[in-house]
Amino acid sequence: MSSRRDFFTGAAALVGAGLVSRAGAATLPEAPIMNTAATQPPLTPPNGRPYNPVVTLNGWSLPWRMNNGVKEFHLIAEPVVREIAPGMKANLWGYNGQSPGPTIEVVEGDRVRIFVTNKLPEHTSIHWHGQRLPNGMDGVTGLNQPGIQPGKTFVYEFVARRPGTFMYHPHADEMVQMAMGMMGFWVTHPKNPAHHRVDRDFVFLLSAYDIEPGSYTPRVNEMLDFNLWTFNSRAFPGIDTMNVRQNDRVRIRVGNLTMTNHPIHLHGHEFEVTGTDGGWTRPESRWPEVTTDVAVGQMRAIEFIADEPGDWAFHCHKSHHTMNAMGHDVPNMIGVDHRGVAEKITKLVPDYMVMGEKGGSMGDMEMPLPDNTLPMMTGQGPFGGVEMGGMFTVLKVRRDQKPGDYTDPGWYKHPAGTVAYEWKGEPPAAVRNQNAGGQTMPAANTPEVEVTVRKPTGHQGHH
Ligand SMILES: [Cu+2]
Repeated sequence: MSSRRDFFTGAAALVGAGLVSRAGAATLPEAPIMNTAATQPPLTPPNGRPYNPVVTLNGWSLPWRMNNGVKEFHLIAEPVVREIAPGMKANLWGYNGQSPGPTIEVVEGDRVRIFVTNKLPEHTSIHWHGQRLPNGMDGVTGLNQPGIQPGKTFVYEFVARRPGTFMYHPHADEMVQMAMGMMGFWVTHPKNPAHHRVDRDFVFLLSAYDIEPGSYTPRVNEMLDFNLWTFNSRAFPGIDTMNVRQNDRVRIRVGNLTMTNHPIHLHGHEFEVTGTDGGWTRPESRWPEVTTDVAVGQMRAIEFIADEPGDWAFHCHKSHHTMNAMGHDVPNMIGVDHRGVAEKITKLVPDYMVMGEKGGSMGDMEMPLPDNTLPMMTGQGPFGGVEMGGMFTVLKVRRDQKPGDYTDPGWYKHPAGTVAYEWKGEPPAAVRNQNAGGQTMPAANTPEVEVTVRKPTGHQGHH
């Protein structure tokens, strides 16, 4: 989780931002590079139409150069090292130093020019998912443009016609390049900043990787059996918390570029889906939810009033997606006494570990892991192990969080008498069913109870 210090040192993490080349318009715009996976403060627009900036979870927004009224951005497609969580790094492909790439924020009606430099070992392209644009700017290699060869720079230019939530990703050797982490978020803000206004607007992408325990590079041919499930290429406890002020109107925008759907679930509040990658939803089409499924290639914007103070879990509801590598393909040993077997196997495989016969819980257990491998479920909370991994983080709602302050306020301090507690009275005398049949009928040694059963008689005569 990010500390206050991480958050503020983040501003210095941007390498080269703000330096404008003397040669001016004839040159490529500056391509800032990010060297940390910490959540960066919102990027307040220095020029152009005003808007309310978003916060990218464990990410950042790309600064631009204004050139004769055109917003110019420079993306560099390149190999990156992404910290998935403290203790694990991955060799991915991304943009401008990180995977996912930076979020691009523009305003409805902006003319946008994006320079894309390819530093990958193979050709690439960028498709602007969901945008209205000229067909030749849509980025499908072979269909709309030739691939961008290694070392070359292409220019995309269009007007951001529709406000809303978008993604960008290659449409070139797509299976490999997306499995390696090439993707980014795009927000087109409404021309009138009062429209769809919220107090906090968080964005992130869902992505999944198959990285063998002990290794660094994803297996790109995997279709189903991924072992790292991430928000913006971070796994819990590496995902920053979403910190808000009580009674803020909060929007969370989620885009799914994995190979399966993710039912995204928020504790303690009801939300409405206010936007998709197709645009804003009509108010009369909305209904309350606590979970919304985000299918492959989709985006969902959810909104709610954060009126319940506390530390609220926010996660994918597929239980395997809140687990890290090593949690998969493990046999169920519940009820099996394997003490003798484990001893014998340990002589052959020193790091061998069995799921306990009382369940799989390992929240408080230390165990040897291969290098560069996250524990299956982990993270410490104020009451012990959280026993989660992957697609899990916390929404922190605080009365005294300042407007515009995104720093982590620490764990929630529960008012006295509002935490579940252990009952310490005498246990009741056991009442057990003596029937072998397993039916929950009164046993022979309990007092007789007379039960009257009326048989169903159909529909006649019951008026
Ligand atoms: Cu999921």
